[in-house]
Amino acid sequence: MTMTTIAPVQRLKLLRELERKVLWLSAWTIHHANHLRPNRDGLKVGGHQASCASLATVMTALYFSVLRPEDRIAVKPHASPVFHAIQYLFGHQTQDKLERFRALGGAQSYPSRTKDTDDVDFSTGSVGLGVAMTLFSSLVQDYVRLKNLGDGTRPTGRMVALVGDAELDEGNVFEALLEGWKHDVRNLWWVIDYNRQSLDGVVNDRLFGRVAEMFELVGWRVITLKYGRLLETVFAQPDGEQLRQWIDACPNSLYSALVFKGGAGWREALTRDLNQYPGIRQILERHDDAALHRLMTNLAGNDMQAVLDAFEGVNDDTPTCFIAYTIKGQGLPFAGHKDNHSGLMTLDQMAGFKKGMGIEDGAEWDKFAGLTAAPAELQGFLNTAPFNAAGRRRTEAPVVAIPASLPKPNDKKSSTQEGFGKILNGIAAEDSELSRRIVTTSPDVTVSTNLGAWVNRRGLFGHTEAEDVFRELKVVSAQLWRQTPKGQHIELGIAENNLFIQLAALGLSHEIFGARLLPIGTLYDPFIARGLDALNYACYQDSRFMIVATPSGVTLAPEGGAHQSIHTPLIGMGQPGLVSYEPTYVDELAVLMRHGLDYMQQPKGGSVYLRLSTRSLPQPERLLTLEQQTDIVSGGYWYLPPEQGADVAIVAMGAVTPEAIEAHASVVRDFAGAGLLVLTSPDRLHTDWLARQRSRGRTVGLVDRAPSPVETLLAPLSRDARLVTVMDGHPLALSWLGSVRGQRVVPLGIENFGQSGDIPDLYRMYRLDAAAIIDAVARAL
Ligand SMILES: Cc1ncc(C[n+]2csc(CCOP(=O)(O)OP(=O)(O)O)c2C)c(N)n1
Ligand SMILES: [Mg+2]
Repeated sequence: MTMTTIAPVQRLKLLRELERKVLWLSAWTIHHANHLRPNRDGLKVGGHQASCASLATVMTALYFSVLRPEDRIAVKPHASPVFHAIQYLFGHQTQDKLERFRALGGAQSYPSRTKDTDDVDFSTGSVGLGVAMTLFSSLVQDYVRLKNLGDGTRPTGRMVALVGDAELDEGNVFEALLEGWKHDVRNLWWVIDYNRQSLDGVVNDRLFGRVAEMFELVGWRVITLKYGRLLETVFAQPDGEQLRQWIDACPNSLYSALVFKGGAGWREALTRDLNQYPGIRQILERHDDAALHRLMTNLAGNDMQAVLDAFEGVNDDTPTCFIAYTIKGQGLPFAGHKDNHSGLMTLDQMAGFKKGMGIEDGAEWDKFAGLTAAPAELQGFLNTAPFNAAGRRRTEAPVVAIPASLPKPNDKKSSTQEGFGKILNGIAAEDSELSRRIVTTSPDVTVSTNLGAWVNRRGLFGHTEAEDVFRELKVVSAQLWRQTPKGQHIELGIAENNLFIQLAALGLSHEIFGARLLPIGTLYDPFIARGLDALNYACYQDSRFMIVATPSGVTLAPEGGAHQSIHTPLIGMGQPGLVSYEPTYVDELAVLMRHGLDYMQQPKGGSVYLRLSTRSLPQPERLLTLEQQTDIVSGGYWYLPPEQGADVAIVAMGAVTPEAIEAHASVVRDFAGAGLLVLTSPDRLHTDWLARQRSRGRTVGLVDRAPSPVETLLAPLSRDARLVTVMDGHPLALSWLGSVRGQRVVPLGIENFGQSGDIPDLYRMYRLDAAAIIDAVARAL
């Protein structure tokens, strides 16, 4: 690493120059996209000049001086242009992509790991999630370090979130805070851009009065960056204390409005409220309107020296919250205005701003135009930024080889949930790379989703050792709850949002910390909805993990409506980056888990969702051939093959398959050739079907006429065969099958919220029983 030492005064000067440049480039990037690029559809392009401005100082200080290669950062979504401007100055972002900000292939609206090319550490966009991501990534960093899973060369980094103040309205931030506290999270910096404004207006004063206390309550250090150097100097003068008290007591909305009004506004307000103090009168006399405005808006979060002092004052790993007082739109014409969130400078305003920045026409993208320091000096400073000392930031880790088959239980009767527990237990018993790389996590449903055996063998993860007190006191329990740094299960409290962000962080470990992990998270299927945005966020970042959701559907029977999941199969189909499976039998599950653990690691792979059941089914006595295994992975197989040209087939998936088998036995008496198709993944079948159709439409020359798996499956049936589909979930997940070859479908499934009851009652009531299937066949024909 080439580190030239630079005198503090000189560094401060250069950083202030770069701060101006970053502010300019972020505003110009947005302006260019909105005003200078041809607009073909009449839609607003947008961008947030004011949100960028409030963070310009903090981000300049961090990226150009404070951050180290091992640190990882989540940037508040609306400061994306600031991030791209910084990367542009570093030479990691192109002018072309800045010119195409928010256009296809250009710099993204919100920092994106997968779409941007300039080394985004964590995607952001849905507020609150990126914040929590840093916390859970810090846990992953410790997990990897304490077990020596990386290459051992990486220093411990700080996980940094640049947080909008209104992001703290999102409950998931506090869910994460509590979880982090339980796990003794370290090396975490959250910098709150306290500009006192959100999207619609000014944020409530009452809330922020409590924020520092909330952080302190969970063991964080809170550093408030309130007043800048100018104001602090004036506070130290006679009657200066009166001014401090006045600003301290100033409601957010009044302060913001005065920021917008400027010098004359401040003078009027201060004269009205503080004119009795001679010291204040002197201050007012000594400052003209412009200087008074500069003074009154000199908040520490926009004061480079104050920001550097705050960051550089922290030298331990205590999680730290910096509350940085800033001004939304600082340095821009609409600073402080409550409506400035999506406000864009007009052409005239931009012309004035540009002039003030000293930028000539045509020099808008010039890296150093309008700055007073010599370009060579600025470039030299950029070249030696510690942030880049280790090169590009994305790490790699070798793929963990998955054996050809996983240890499979041989129970005559079993549920897929039980099978899942046993398969994992079998892996846990092995001493293998696979067993070392798996990490499980669950939001307080570890035992009830059958992870218990795995945890008994592999232990709970924690920074420190903690014995199982019940075991020590010889209280009998099936569950060994011992915590060590070697443990491979991260036990979470009941917050599904945390589960998915924890999985997001674990599933990026190979790219962020250079250590491959194979994360498996379990939860009850209906509660996927509770963490859905976080799941989407995880997939958007191309994180790789397996979710095992059980119990599912109405089949959990007596537990009733609140725990029944109906539309989760549609979520599985609709969520990009996630392939979903619903196996019926344990041997299918073993094949799918094996496939999933491998698929999670493939460049073109993704995450995996297994929807399991607690219903114990008689297991078929069979040894799956390689071909059958391929079919199971592709999405389905003929359990009872139809005769060529058959006019009817039953299509079943998951827990209701025994009813389909029973119905089939009756149907073949009338329709000798009827078949029974068992699906494992309508998601895979549908995706491959569409992809094959698209490729046919597109290919010139060599046309790929090979059928997709679902076309192959349905091929033996007659052209106008009838399909009766049945599953414990929304029937829409299977009803599309009719479009494949134009065969009519009668779909059975669940559309309504449940009742509690036993399986016979519920299947009868929801028309999932054999009688309903037989009836549907009769209707279809
Ligand atoms: C989950 C979610 N809900 C709503 C939005 C829309 N939104 C974007 S920014 C914003 C307000 C942000 O305010 P703050 O965090 O204070 O950022 P500032 O722009 O003031 O820096 C909202 C509501 C979003 N991005 N994500
Ligand atoms: Mg704000």
